Amino acid sequence: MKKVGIIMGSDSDLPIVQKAVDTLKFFEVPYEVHVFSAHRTPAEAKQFSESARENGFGAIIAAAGMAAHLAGAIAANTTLPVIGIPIKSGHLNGIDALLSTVQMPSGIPVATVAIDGAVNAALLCIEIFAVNDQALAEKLDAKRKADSANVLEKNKKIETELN
Ligand code: RP5
Repeated sequence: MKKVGIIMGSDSDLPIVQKAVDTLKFFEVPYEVHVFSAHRTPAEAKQFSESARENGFGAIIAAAGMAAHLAGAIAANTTLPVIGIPIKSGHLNGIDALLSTVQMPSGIPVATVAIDGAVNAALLCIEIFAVNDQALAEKLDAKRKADSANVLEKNKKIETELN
């Protein structure tokens, strides 16, 4: 199976990025995690993205806060799917990172998830891989069913307590 590359702009992003790592681990999808910054280590970010396809990656998650150019800078140097996670940090609470990540020019796509939406970033990568992997698609179905059952259980508890 291809790997997911998980890139974050700073190690301070790890508490959120960890949720993407945990999700990929749960689905037994291989990954590599790196700290590369579009601004502080642009050469390393470029080198990683230019060689990602030949290095066995099938998708890249890029997480960054504030003036978050990381996902776009990575997408500029690869045609692998890039999923951007805007990280909540600084005075603007992630709105800055959301707009910086989502507003890509035509031709260089970044699939942007919610602010701090690390679980969905990982799930999107898994869904992309599952297009050609029936076993992985079945695991996704099973997880959806388990999540639904969990919500129905909570509903039952609330209805019993409050009605
Ligand atoms: C961004 O700036 C990083 O992705 C991080 O979210 C934010 C703050 O970085 P640190 O100053 O904590 O390293 O580039």
